[in-house]
Amino acid sequence: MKNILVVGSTGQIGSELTMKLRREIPQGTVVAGYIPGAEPKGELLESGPSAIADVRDAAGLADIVTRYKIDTIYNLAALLSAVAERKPLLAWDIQMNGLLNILEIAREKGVAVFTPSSIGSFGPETPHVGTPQDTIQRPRSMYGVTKVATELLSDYYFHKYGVDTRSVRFPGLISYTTLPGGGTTDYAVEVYYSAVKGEEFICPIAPGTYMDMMYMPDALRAAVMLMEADPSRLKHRNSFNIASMSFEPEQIFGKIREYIPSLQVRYEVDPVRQAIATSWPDSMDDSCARAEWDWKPSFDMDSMTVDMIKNLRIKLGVK
Ligand code: AKB
Repeated sequence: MKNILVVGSTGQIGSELTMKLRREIPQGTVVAGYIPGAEPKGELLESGPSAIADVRDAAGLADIVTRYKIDTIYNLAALLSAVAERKPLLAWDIQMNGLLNILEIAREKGVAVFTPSSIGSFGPETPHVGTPQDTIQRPRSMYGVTKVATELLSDYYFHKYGVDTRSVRFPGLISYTTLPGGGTTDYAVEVYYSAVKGEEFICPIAPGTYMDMMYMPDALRAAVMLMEADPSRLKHRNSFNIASMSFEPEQIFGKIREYIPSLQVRYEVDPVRQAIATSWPDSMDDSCARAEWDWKPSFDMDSMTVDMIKNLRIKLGVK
């Protein structure tokens, strides 16, 4: 029996992860944590309990953990990279002070914690092709700084206090359910909406800019697989590179045009996002995740594109 709190349950990852956990662990309780203004709706609201879970409110979090006998927290509260550049102090507050609150509660109450890192934890000096698991991490964005610090703090709580912290470095995540909002990789989601709606897409990332990307079902599976993995096999904890596909804008546009040939794209490069994207890896080496907990993606660019277009047509009511 598992009792899980998903912090950030109405966000891009949280909305789908909460539903997946509720489907897969029917005998446990999965609490959808949210902040006022981002309340759960529809199936997310109706399929299980929800509670206000602001990472900056330690007492409120501790109360949920006690009330629902929580044994695992998926901590998905974060500002994405481009927003974090506009609001660096808020990003620090949520991503660092919030994480510290969660880790302290985890230490006191014996809770396991998953807090994702990202390709954003790397920087310009990182080897960009086949980025190794253990390498230089000197990001220049506030998002990246908080992600490296998340990895270090999570490892610190594991080594010092034995808190069961685990994490992956998510690539850009592509999904049709909830829009990301404020990330550098968002273009790879938004272009599908434009393609399905028949609208011109304005691309903020320059052609030739490679980044790791992943379809959401693989990302969710990775998070759950890692939290379920045999701890005796884990040589790493915070955080594992995971990869499934790497592309630059022209490649994903070309793939979408195989199914929607009318897709029109114009480039209007955003200097803030472009600087971040250029500093990130082109493609990560995920061999440690494969060796230590049998990670393997199941979607490639083609199967993702077919599934995205099919589901977006249903969602947007487009034939
Ligand atoms: C972002 O673009 O900020 C995120 C990420 C890769 O961490 N999608």
